[in-house]
Amino acid sequence: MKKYKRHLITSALPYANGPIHIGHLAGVYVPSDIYTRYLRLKGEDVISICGSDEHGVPITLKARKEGITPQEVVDRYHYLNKKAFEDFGIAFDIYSRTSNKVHYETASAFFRKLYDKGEFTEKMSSQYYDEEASCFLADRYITGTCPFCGNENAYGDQCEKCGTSLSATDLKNPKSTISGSAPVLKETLHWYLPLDKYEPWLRKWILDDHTEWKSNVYGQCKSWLDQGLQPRAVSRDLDWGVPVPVEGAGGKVLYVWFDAPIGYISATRELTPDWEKYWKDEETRMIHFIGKDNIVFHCIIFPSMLRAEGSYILPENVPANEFLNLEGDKISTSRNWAVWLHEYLEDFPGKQDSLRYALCASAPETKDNDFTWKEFQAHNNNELVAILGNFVNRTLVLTNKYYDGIVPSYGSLNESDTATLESIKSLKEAVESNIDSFRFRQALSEAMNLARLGNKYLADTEPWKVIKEDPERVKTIMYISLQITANLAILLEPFLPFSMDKLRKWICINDLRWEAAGRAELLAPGHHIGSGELMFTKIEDDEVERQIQKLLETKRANMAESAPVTPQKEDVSFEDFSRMDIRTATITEAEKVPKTTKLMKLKVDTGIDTRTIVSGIAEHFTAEELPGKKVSVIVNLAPRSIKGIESRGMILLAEDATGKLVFVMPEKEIKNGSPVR
Ligand code: B3M
Ligand code: ZN
Repeated sequence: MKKYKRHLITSALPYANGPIHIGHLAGVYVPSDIYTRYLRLKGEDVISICGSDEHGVPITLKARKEGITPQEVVDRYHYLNKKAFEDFGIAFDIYSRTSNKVHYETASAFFRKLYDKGEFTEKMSSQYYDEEASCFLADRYITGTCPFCGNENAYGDQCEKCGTSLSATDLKNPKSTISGSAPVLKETLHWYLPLDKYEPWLRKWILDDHTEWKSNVYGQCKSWLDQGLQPRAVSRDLDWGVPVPVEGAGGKVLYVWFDAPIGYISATRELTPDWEKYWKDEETRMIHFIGKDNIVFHCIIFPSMLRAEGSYILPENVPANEFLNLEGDKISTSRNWAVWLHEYLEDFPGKQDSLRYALCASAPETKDNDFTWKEFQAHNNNELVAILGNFVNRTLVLTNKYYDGIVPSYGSLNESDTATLESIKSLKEAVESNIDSFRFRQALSEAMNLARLGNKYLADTEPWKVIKEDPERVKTIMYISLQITANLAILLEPFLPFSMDKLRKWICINDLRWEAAGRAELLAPGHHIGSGELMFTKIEDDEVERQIQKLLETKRANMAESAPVTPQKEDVSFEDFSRMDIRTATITEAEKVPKTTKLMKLKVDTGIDTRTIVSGIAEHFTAEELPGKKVSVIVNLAPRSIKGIESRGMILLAEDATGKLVFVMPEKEIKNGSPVR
């Protein structure tokens, strides 16, 4: 491999229109963080760049929906996400944003340079225009009937019912979501990057010169190239984004996928005045960490832009991951099907490393993978607690017990001692070669093998037994166990930064160089260590059960949301309706009917009297939460005997498609017994 002077690590800039979830972390940010930390341990010159992607149509849509400005949307999520990354120890050198001034200048200048060099083609095309709102409409702003399945609420870019990708002009009866009016087609001018022109060069650069790229990345590039590249529009008719820096281009902005990757450059400029050496020197190695939906932009479009510009380096590798699913379903922000980082931390405070570990151990490196709470629990309890934590704890406790925390000197080494010390070296090499080729799952498993080795060594040598008859031998055993512990503190640092930071404090070492690992003596005889505490704690069944329940509740809510409304019943006469006497009332007492699952016996103050009503709501509410609730009651429903209790009337509740019951309360305080009609 070519020797580089420095490394530029970029991680996909997340859109600032929603919080960060475990899919983001597993796919992009945990791998990029492991890699960056590893290079830092090796003493390499490395910077890690990220920030918020603050442009694009979804942000303007969200702003419109919530009645706020796009700037307010991106401010909210930029700070939330920046903090989430910090909280999880994702060690970016800078977390910038594309609404920054320096980004506007950088992106503008980049476009302008390509424009001046004549790298763009210009083309008129017909686009939908909203005459009432006087603006062009992005595809997402148009709804209409899907020509394939008849769904009346298909979007201009996709029908979410049948999944077909569409063009806005495919829709029948198109409607602007801004004004509700029917849009008209109008001519508009845009700038295009002629990707077809770069195709021969891209074929060589990727397909011949980068056969080492991950097969999922290489394969996707090949399929794009084999289909033939088309010119891509790099501008949009929109009022949110970097204005197209060309005379007379009012109302047009750079396409978000043109400006966003330039965000990496802007962020570097913001970070250091010396930014050019990271971007313009062939001795810099640039690596893009991204998810699979970003491959074409990072492997084909951005490199073509960089090449057209002429003064920048190209990525040396793009180790994209596939997707992480959650409990068998695709993660989705709009369906709230995700584990959000900030919520995870509320439920599992201090357990960042447990999540980092689980996400790395089941990272979607070669294919989509599933995150389940049960597996998360198993990773934590059976691996972090039972293997790593257990080994480190035993070593520290015994060292303190036998030697007052002073590293003992060793005597003669037997075969298994030498083999154990040798294994430290070979495991280190295995971790290293796997990280070097972006196989972080395997790297983590090799590093954990060192903890497994330590446990086995202790189990085989049994120092707690040997101490009685051969205390000299125990010195050697503990010496070797301590070397393993110190090696773990280095090899696992990129994966478990919080816990390894603790461990380093416990064993009082500062030498954290990667090079030091695998060497026989990291802790010299005579060195003092501290006592240490528990490194990891168990995650209990009820904690995991609560998370699963939370997801089931989301699933239920999504089902209710998408279910069709129950059709209207047959007409009733006004006379029939008037015979019903409905009154406002208050539940005063509630008690479950014994030996039933559904029935609740209620005392209800109807304003007329206080009466008993038996209601089938016991699976939805507890007896404790009911007293005090306001309800409407049909008071003249003929009395019925239910389980031997006379029920007089019926309380009215709303029921969704999944059978969930919800109180329908009067909006204001109103006297019990007031008629409802
Ligand atoms: N914001 C897409 C995404 O979050 C986009 C990445 C930009 S990287 C320059 O998937
Ligand atoms: Zn459809």
